[in-house]
Amino acid sequence: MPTLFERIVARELPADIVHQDDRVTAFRDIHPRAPVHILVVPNKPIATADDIDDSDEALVGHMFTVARDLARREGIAANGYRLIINCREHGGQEVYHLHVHLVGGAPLGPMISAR
Ligand code: DGP
Repeated sequence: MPTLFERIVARELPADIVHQDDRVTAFRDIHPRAPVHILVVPNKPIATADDIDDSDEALVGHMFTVARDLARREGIAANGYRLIINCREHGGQEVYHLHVHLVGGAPLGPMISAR
């Protein structure tokens, strides 16, 4: 079964895609937590951060340079933003297709809420 995000990458499911190239796709999160909330995903399925292979180093680096460029394009780079990768259950991962959340456009508060 293709992941939800594979189906977005293949344009089988609708999404507000803001960037796509031969390695990654970026689209707006369906439930934005900040004025800017974009997900950057590899086109090929990698389930979690723990499933990144050594051979994926360049791909993962590309996810970050795309996130950097999108932050500039969205006008949030100067004030800053947050990049988040949730991994598995304790990380709060909901969709098992690796993704970087690019969130910003307002102060984001503490990195992790107090217990
Ligand atoms: P995470 O908890 O890190 O796995 O985040 C998954 C994110 O994916 C969550 O912020 C909501 C978003 N999301 C889930 N389904 C869809 C969808 O169908 N379209 C879009 N654009 N975003 C989705």
